[in-house]
Amino acid sequence: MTKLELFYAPIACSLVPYIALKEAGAQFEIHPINLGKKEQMSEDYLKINPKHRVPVLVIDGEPLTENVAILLWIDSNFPDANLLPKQAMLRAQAVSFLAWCASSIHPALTPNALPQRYCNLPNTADNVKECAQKLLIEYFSIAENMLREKYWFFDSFSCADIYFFWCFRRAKQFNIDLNAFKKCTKHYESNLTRTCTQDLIAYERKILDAFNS
Ligand SMILES: N[C@@H](CCC(=O)N[C@@H](CS)C(=O)NCC(=O)O)C(=O)O
Repeated sequence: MTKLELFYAPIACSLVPYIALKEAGAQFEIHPINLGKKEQMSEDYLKINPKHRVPVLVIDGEPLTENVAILLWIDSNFPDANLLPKQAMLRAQAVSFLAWCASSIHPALTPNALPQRYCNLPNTADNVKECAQKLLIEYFSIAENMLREKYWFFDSFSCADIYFFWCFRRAKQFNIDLNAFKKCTKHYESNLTRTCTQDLIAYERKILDAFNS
């Protein structure tokens, strides 16, 4: 049996493969990483991922980084979980959606937590956040149109829904006013009803408590 190990940090985007692995029914070990303590910069961690990021999925000792790649690996290895559409065009559109989360939405979230990473001039943090939030509002408007009257982004629940759930949740955590996005909010709430998402939230609480104790 393939050995799977997920390097995971609470709140962070490693939530996405956590939920995907649970949805797939995979057995995996979790290595919690405390980003607050900069554990991702340790010598041991940099050997696993020199980019000092979570998530990493280690597959039989081989590290795989980047959410999009990890999600594709999970889908290919757990095809019965239907985590991505099977039909070629729909599948490509779903991968396109994942790439959009990774390359546009996520980079507009990070400046809200780490404005100094983007501009180190004095008194610029609020402006960096304002610019990032403007982008987020544009992206969520696009997502709102994509959802139309539908529950999920594609024909049935998929990795796209997990990734977008994390993006929207992270924006909410920054207290950005998202009330205008009714369909995205419904999508967020639909994710919260899923057993695997509830499992993640309980696990995240447990790890945060352990980190804070
Ligand atoms: N492109 C990467 C982004 C991963 C990423 O930015 N992870 C953040 C947490 S959400 C992280 O590990 N940050 C730690 C750091 O920047 O040192 C992916 O999609 O997997």
